Amino acid sequence: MGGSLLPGHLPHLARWALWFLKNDRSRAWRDNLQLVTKVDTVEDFWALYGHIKLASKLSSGCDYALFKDGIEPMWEDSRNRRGGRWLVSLAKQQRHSELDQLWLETLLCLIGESFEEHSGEVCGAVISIRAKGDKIAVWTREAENQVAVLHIGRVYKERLGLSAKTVIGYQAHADTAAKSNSLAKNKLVV
Ligand code: MGP
Repeated sequence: MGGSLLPGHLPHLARWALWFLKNDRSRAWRDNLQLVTKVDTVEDFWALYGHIKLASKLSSGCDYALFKDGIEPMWEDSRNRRGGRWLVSLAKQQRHSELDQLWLETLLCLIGESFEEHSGEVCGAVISIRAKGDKIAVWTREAENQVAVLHIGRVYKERLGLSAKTVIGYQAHADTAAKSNSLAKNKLVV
């Protein structure tokens, strides 16, 4: 894990928005989504990271999402509609041992534009705190762009330090949105 980020503006002067979702079943899903703040420097990123609760301390049903400024963290956004996600599903016991480190590494992959020429395909990332097992996902904009999706998946898996025998899958949002219960099928795996 690792990767260095020099102080100052993020690569390509990118600006990222942090969102928080608090599960309140009496309201529509998108009404539970709140924009927290936007950052465009490495210093602001660390200040924000140090100020908010660690993901592992959130209650079940909550999400954090970090998305490029202008892209809403939902399937319906025009930049997400044709896209999908690399999904890392964690076992319950990983919340205390690994979750926060995996999420921080995910954030650093995003803001450090770690996917080289394919970083433009990345829309954001989401961490979902769930009693049944937490999830972390990287969302990309075009599920049919196999070259970019595979590159992002391979780099991401390596940056997370996942073992070769751990398999992570990529699902199109259209498939996820259409399935209400069981998991959407994987279009790709790494
Ligand atoms: P979830 O939060 O992604 O997963 O979606 P969870 O809670 O682990 O549940 P599971 O179904 O994956 O087991 C939960 C529900 O939130 C979805 O079934 C949708 O009703 C709603 N939801 C989630 N997302 C990411 C969206 C979205 O982008 N748009 C809309 N309209 N609803 C969403």
